[in-house]
Amino acid sequence: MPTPPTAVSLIGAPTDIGAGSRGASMGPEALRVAGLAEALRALGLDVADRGNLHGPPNPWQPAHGGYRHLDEVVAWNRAVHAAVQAELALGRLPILLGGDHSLAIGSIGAVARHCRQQGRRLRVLWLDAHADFNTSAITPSGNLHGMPVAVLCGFGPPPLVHLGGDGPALQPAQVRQIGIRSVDAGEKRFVHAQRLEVYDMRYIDEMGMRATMEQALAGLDEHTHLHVSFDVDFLDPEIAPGVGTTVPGGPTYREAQLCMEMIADTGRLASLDIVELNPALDERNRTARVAVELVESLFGKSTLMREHQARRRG
Ligand code: HAR
Ligand code: MN
Ligand code: MN
Ligand code: MN
Repeated sequence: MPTPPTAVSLIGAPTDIGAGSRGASMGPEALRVAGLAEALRALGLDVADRGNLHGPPNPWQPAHGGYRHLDEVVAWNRAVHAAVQAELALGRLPILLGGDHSLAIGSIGAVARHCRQQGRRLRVLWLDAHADFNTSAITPSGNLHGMPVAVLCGFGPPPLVHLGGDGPALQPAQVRQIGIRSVDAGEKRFVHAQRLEVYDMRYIDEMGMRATMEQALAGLDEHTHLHVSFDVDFLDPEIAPGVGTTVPGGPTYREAQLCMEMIADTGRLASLDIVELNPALDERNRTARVAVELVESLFGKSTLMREHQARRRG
C-alpha cells in the first residue's frame, strides 16, 4: 500500500485573467468558505493555508496577436510558479486554488521542473470538459484558459512556454484528458496531430468510469509524480453550475467520485489544481461544496471507509 501525502499547502490565485467571463477570481475564498482546509484536516492531513498570491487586475481587453491579457497572464503565472515550487521544495503537496485554468501553466511548469530535478516521472490527469489545447492561430476567443495544455507542451508564446526556464514542461504523452466534450474545430485537429490521450464523454459512456480510469492510470510506478488538474467544469452542470463555461453531458456525482477514489487508491497524487470555480455564477456555494467533497475523495476519504468496512466484515 503506497503512503499517501501527509502535508498539503493551499495557494490562492484570485484571478480570472485568462477566462472569458469574470468571477473565477472569487474561487479561492469560496473553496475556503466551503470548508476545504477543515475537510482535509479531518482526514488527518497537515494543512497550511498560504493565503492568496497577488497579481495585476483584469483590464478586460480584446485579444492582441491572438491572446487576451498575455502580459497579465505571464505575471500571475510567475507568481504561481514560484509559490508551487516553494511548497514542493518543502516536501509539501501544493493545492492551487484558482482562478482560471491558465494558472496551470505556472503550477504544472513548477511541478515538471521539480520532477526533472528529482528524476521522477510525471503524469498529468486533466479533468475538464475542454481540451485546453488551443494556440493563437486556432483559438476562437484568445482566452488563455483555453490554451494551457498546448503551452505546457511547447506550443504558445515564449514567455509562457519558457516560464520554468528551459524548454517545454511536458510531452503530450505525459497527459491524460478525462471528461472532454467541448473541443473547437482547429483544436480537434491539433489534439489528433499531437496524439493527446483523450478519454472523452463518449468513451466514458461506453466503457464506464472504472475502465476509463484504469486506462488513464495504467503504467504508474513508485517514481511517478501524479498531478491532477481539476477544472470544475469537468462535472455535469446539474451538480456544478458555478463555472463560466458549462457544457452539458458531464460526469455525474458518483462517476466523478469514482474517478477521484481511483486516483486516491494509486497513492501517487503529489500536486493538484482546483480551477474555474466561478462563485458569481454559483447557487449558494453549492458547486464549491461539491468540489470539496470530491477533493476529500481524492485524498482518500472513501478509501478509509472501505478499509473500515473490510475490517468489520473481516
Ligand atoms: N475552447 C474555448 C476557447 O478556447 C473555450 C475554453 C474554455 N476553457 C475553460 N477551461 N473553461 O477548460 O476559448
Ligand atoms: Mn480547463
Ligand atoms: Mn473547462
Ligand atoms: Mn527558454
